[in-house]
Amino acid sequence: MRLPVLLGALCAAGMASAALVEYDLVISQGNIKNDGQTKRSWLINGQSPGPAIVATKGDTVNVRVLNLGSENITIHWHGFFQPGPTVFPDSRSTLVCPLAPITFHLRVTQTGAYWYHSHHHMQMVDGLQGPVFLKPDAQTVSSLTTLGLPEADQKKALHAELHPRFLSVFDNQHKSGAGRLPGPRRDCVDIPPAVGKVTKRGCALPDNANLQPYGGKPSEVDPDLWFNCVPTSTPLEVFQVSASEKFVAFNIVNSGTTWELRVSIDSHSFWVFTADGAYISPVKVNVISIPVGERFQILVPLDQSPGDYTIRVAAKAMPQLLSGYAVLSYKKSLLNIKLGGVTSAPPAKHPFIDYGGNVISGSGGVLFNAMAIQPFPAQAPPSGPADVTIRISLQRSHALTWTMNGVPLPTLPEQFTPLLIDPKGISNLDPALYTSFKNGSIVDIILETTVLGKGSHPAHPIHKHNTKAFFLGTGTGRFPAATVWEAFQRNTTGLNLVNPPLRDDFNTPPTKENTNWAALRFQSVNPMVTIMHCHIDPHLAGGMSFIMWRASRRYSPFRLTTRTFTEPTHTHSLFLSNRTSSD
Ligand SMILES: [Cu+2]
Repeated sequence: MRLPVLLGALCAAGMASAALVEYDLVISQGNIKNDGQTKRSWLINGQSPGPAIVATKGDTVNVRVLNLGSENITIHWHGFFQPGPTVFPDSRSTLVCPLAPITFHLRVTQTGAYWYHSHHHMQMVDGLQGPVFLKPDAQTVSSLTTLGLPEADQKKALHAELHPRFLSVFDNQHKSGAGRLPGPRRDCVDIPPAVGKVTKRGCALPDNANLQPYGGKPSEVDPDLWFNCVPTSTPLEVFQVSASEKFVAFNIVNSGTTWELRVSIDSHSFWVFTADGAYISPVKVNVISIPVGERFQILVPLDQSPGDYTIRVAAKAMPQLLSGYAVLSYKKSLLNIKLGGVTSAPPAKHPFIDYGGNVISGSGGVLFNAMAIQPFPAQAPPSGPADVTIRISLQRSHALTWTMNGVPLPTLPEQFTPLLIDPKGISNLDPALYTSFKNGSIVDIILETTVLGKGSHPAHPIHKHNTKAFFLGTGTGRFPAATVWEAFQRNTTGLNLVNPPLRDDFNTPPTKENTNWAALRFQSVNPMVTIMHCHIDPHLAGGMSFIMWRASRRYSPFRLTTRTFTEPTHTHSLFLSNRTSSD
């Protein structure tokens, strides 16, 4: 069957008022070679990652999804806040059955970089994902206006913000959930021994007790998965820009499986001006570390000699060190540029990170500090004691069992009725897995990462669906008080209730031996069954989730709508989704 490769959109360029924007996503399965190795993948309109969904604040977006794949799927709109009680399929809830089309009706109340992905099985890892860009409307004040640029330059910076390049960085798993990544284009050279010896593939040895504390049979592992490195010669992604544009913006999402990834561009510093879609007071750095699920928009001044510069994407964390490359290419004119076919990175020109993602000493490399950012315009969390304090213990009890409160959220059967449709189903779950609170409550969440005898914890990129929350801080040891407010009044180090970041992804501190804490605060404004979970997909698959039910008498269960699917009739306003893989 021939699949439509283009996506249809009604949003004509330059349309000022709210619009109805329509997209058709046809989901299928096929082979792709993003990194030079053939891999079975989910495809969206014939590609993976899927096409970018682009709309403007104030718009309504109808996304019609037709699943031609062999399994049920879900689509989660990562970071979207949908006002109103129950308009929005959320979490592991809405199964889109094969050949049963569903239409998502999304009201765009936010701006910035988001993404969509499956929340069922590990389909996200296997390609069922794509970027979203919600453009600011005419009333929105961009934080780029605070840079103090001359008027003509500010105009170009804002133009760049509205016309970003989409940069999806991800670790590309060739065996779902196995955590082993072949490394095309990697150097096959000496790797700094971060946790003891590593293989030529950059992997920790399979018997590394720190990373594999529950034993196993490493001798039975296919050597190709751990030891042998075979670079491929796939063309690199090239981002072509014109020097006369003066700036280029990238919407970066880590849409990967496991690895926090560092991104840097040779010779270039950049302004980070949004986090998880929301404006922040811009911060100028040249290296940014992005945990899975998180999004950042950066503005890169094209202030170097026109030429080709390497974009570096590196996994710094074990159990595998690896790097991937793309190219930022700018010329005095876009005429006479050769397109495609770039198979090796340009010569290094003042790189800030090495192959293993370490900031190169003496390079002037400045690493972005995500805990020091501030919302723009300034926004403080509600002050005073919270109405509800939720303490959640993050644990690992088995090689594949990662939990919140010691209980893995069970794998849902295919015919599970989503809690959004039947909230009473929550009574079938272990009470350690959920809580409820009144709408309007000020809610504090204290996460404690606890080592149970064996095994260290990486940073867990905890994603909270629906509303954002203030990331109040992190620290070592157990959280030092019964409540956040009590700890704040005791001047607890690392706790910020004055000007903390506002996020929907929260990276907990890693730990080898001790308990560490992280604290969030939000005000519940939307009656909804929602979820919080680790975005490392093997951890999520292992059960690391927690359900929150914002009860309200107004709660009325979500209803699915299905429509007759028709071929797309609008094929203008095509957005090409530039992407690169970090494999
Ligand atoms: Cu995790």
